[in-house]
Amino acid sequence: MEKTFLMVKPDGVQRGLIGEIVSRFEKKGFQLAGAKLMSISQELAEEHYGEHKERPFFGELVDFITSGPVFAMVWQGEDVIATARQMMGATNPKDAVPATIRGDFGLTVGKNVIHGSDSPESAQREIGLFFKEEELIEYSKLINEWIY
Ligand code: 3AN
Repeated sequence: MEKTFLMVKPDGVQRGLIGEIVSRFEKKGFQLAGAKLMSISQELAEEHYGEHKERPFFGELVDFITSGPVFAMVWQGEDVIATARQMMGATNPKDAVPATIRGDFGLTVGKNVIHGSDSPESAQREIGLFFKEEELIEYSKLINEWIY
């Protein structure tokens, strides 16, 4: 089953949006395979955002993501990577349409509430960075049958 890495960023945690965000993915029908409230170290932040190393906002990005606790999650389900990106909305909240998470709750491009993997390669990489295999749940086929 396809898996993606999603993370409520420090602004979302501080604003009390964990429950709202988890609820949206649960109601959509996706399954939570792992989750934890955690602090991100400088090293993990730099590794996670490695592709943005040369961008002018890299320092700001790392400072922000390490500024407070985040809620890291692995969700699974059919086409969960692309569907979660749709549910998150555009990177810049001013372009994110209402009914998306960033459209409803985001204000600035730097503090845009949620992160989500953008491809199968980044999902695999990011899940590996944040979770050990034993922290992820394998649901039995029986439990899955009523959803899919
Ligand atoms: P997304 O999170 O939608 O995949 P990316 O991968 O382009 O967007 O950017 C990663 C993160 O970098 C974004 N979530 C956003 O918080 C931050 N970011 C992107 N563009 C800017 C910018 N111009 N200024 C500050 N932060 C930015």
